Formats: sequence, C-alpha cells, structure tokens
Amino acid sequence: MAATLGAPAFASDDAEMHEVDMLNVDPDDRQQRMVFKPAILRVQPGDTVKFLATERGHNAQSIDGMTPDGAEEFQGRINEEIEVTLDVEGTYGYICQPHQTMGMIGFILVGDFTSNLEAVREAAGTLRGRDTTRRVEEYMTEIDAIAAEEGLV
Ligand SMILES: [Cu+2]
Repeated sequence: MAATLGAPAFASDDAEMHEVDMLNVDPDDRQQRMVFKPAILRVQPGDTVKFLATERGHNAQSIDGMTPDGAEEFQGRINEEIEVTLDVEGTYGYICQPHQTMGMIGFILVGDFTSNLEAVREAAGTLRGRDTTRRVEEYMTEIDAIAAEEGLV
C-alpha cells in the first residue's frame, strides 16, 4: 500500500479502529506486569486507537519529544478509555503515568513512521526505570524490524 503513504491524512472510509488493553499482567506472559497490549501498534493515518481500561488503575498519555511534529498530544485520566485519532504520520510514544518507571510504555506507528523515529528513540532512552529501559530496547528492536520489513529504511 505504498501509494497511500503520501496521501493527505483525512479519515477515510477505510479508517480503522484499533484497541489497546491496559493491563496489570500480560495474560500471554505472566512475568510481564503493567503492560499495554499490543505495546507496538501499526496503523494508518486517520485510524483511531481506543485505550481499554481492561484492568483498573491505568491511563494512556503521550510524552514530550515522542510525538510527531504537528500531532496533538493526548492525556487520559486514570481508568479513562480515551479514543485517539492519529492523522499525522510518525511514531507516537505513550506511557501510563503511575507505571511509567515499571515499563508501562507503548508505541503507535502511523503511516511512514520513520520521520521522527530517531527522536523518539532518543527521548525513550532517557526515561527512568530498569524495566522501562529493558522494554524500550526490546520494542525499538521490534520497531526497527518493522521498518526494515516494510522498506522504510
Ligand atoms: Cu499503568
């Protein structure tokens, strides 16, 4: 679908709704606590992401330096199921405020997401917390693989 990558980012008829669970424990890997699932989400411009309060005590909010230029930042309250429509291409990093240092972080890859990927990688690298550092490394490796697979780098 390379032809759509440069298209204006209007929500079109084929805009999709995606869901991200906010969880205390990953049911598929119970060693992983305080997670967004999926932690890496691949979408197209105009798509909407809904954050589900599947378990209590979490929120989703974007972070300074981890949002593409021109895109709106978002901030849900605890237990709030916000819907975010992503019109601007790029990589969006977001966290759960209470569990940021426990590694509760996620990334949304919109369209050609590589434009600000290096800035996001750098900003994510400054976040505190041992689990956060580990997950950021793991997720960035996965994101690099997606970029390579799609021929974006
Ligand atoms: Cu949380």
